[in-house]
Amino acid sequence: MVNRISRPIGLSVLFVVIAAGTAGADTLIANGSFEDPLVTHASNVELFNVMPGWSVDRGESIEILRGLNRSDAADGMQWAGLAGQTLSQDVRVEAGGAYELSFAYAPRPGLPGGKFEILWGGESLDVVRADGRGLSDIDWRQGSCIVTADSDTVLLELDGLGGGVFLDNVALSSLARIPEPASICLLLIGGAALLKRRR
Ligand SMILES: [Ca+2]
Repeated sequence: MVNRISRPIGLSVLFVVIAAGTAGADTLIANGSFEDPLVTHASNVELFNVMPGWSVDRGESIEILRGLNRSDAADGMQWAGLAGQTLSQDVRVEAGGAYELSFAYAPRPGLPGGKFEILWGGESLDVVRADGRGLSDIDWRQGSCIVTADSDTVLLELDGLGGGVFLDNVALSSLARIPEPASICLLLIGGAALLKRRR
């Protein structure tokens, strides 16, 4: 499990990764659950280079997997298999607003070295690591970042750094106010909440 503090990047960021959880249904992310396009192949896995809501960068295709049971996905029936690609989308927000970016992720079972970087407005929020060695089943985890917007459109990028990571239920919800003080990072480790001030 990954628990680390984002470095200050000029945007207000809190980074939290916990073992389980659910994202809110109200989201500003299009197709964040990767339910579209529908996987119809008998193998329950298909590659797509065009996907509603998302751009797949580097001219590559993205693997979409469909579960046999609803419990296989973190949300719905399908999820994305990220390897070396970057998934991105322009998100319509309000300049000056605060948002919670949440996502479910899982190591690809059996594969080492899974990791991906989250970028918000071109700035790195963090690199999430998910090592699948020793796993035979999908082990969904939940992460979230508190971000602020300095323009009405912000580019969200999920940059696969290899190894293989499953993603699902990427969601962005508006917060009533910007958390104060914004220089505090929150980590949840084994159910214990820790607050640590950034330098
Ligand atoms: Ca899904």
